Amino acid sequence: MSYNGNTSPALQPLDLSLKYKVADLSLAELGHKDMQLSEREMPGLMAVRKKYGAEKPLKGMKITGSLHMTIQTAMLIDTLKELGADLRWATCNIFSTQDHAAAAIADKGSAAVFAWKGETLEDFWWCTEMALTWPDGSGPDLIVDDGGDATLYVHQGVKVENDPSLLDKTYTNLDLKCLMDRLQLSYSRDPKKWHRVAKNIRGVSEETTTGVHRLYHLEKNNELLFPAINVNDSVTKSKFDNLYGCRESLADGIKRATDIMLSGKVAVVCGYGDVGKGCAASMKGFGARVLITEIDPICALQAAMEGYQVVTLEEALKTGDIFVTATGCVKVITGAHMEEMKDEAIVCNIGHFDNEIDMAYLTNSPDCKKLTIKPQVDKWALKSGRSIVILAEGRLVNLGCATGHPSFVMSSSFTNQVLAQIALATEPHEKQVYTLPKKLDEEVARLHLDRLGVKLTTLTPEQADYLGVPVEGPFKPDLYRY
Ligand code: NAD
Ligand code: 3DD
Repeated sequence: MSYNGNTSPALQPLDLSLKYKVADLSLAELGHKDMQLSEREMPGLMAVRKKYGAEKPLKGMKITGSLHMTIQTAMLIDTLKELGADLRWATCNIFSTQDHAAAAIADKGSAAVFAWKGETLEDFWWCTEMALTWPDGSGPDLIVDDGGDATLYVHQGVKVENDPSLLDKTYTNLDLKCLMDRLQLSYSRDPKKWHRVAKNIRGVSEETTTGVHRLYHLEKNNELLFPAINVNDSVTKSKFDNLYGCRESLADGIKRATDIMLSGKVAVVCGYGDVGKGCAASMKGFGARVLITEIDPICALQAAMEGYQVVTLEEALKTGDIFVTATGCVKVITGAHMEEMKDEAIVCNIGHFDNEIDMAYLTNSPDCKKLTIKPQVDKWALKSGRSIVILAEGRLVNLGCATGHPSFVMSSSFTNQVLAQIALATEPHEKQVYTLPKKLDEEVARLHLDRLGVKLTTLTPEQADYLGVPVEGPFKPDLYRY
């Protein structure tokens, strides 16, 4: 492990002298080359660098990132750096880091980065607190969050400082236990740290659906400690990244993990939202027969009218060869479901958290035995006498078993992230959840048209008048301030 520390930080105190902690700094050269190859594929990020690089609207802003440490995120980090930010970064999933991307960021010093593929949960929460804490002990002005774990850290820290008895409770959820153990440590050393950190935060921009659900829950309960921008619901994020990104990266993950032939197999996709639609299309594109499960009548109707059979999971257990959860819900696939599945059925999740598949059933059942085939590919022998193959320990399979979405679609998501960060840095906001204006969404889309050779049609004045819309002059992509 090449970093300027010498042991893996189980429940270790912060070491604020560390400038980074990555798996292997020697991978930096490969990371630089991969990042250079992403430039042409990320026209939105290149445009915001060109537009705002001189002005530096993020100058003086300390930004904490908790977002999968991939090559695409490295490009986001470099963009935020070019706009003047001072960055500290952790990943938001223990398996999603691309070590050469983290090495490149550490090598360049674009951010103080604490991330490596295969972190333990203790490592994960240590990295997150390292990303939230500057060498002088202060916290960030802004957060870029994906799933809300950095936002959760600050909120839970304030709760503990308001009611230290929370530290005396027993927590069965391993993630929460690790977080509370760390908060015990920080409370013992500085019982007002998280109040100070929360007070200074101008806002958070949240990347994903599940993270946004968490924000609206906090807002509804009047617990939101700082303003938030919901990046996920920019059309040029969720109708692109969640849909077309998963359409490519789901199959990538499954195939890198198992080399399975998809054609002719039965793929069961749980959830037909933006991600589920992409997953279903992906499996259909490879010639699989796709079954959908859904709770929502509108999404179920969409699936049926796309030609998919919509069934209950129970009806699909005997025929499914591959199961994918894409719901953002909890315990969608239970132990009882697994026990009914075909021998060596493949089970994976592409939702943000690892709670869609009931992994505790497997890890806590003495009759269930794990045989690791290779990292993130485990064959579990079940009570039924059959086995199933679990990918990435139930964590998101496209980033755990592959490299996530390609750069082009992440450029669209991350251009929204940068615009959200500029908005939070330069405009006053209330403690509520905002979305970006439609005009910006349209501009993000326009920035990506040339790369695909798109030629837009321009309305004549008569047509514009008929439609009651302004006459668009010859358009040149030019982002305006939020
Ligand atoms: P969404 O809300 O658009 O879709 C989820 C769908 O699942 C909804 O239609 C809902 O009705 C359905 N659903 C909920 N509970 C269900 C259940 N128990 N059984 C069957 N269907 C159920 O959300 P989304 O944008 O599609 O995101 C889904 C998840 O994927 C979220 O956790 C999100 O954060 C995550 N995500 C992952 C990636 C990735 O790259 N891995 C990318 C984007 C989003
Ligand atoms: N996500 C998928 N692929 C990614 C990549 N290559 N880099 C960073 C993040 C990536 C997850 C996103 O889709 C995130 O927006 C989400 O989970 O919604």
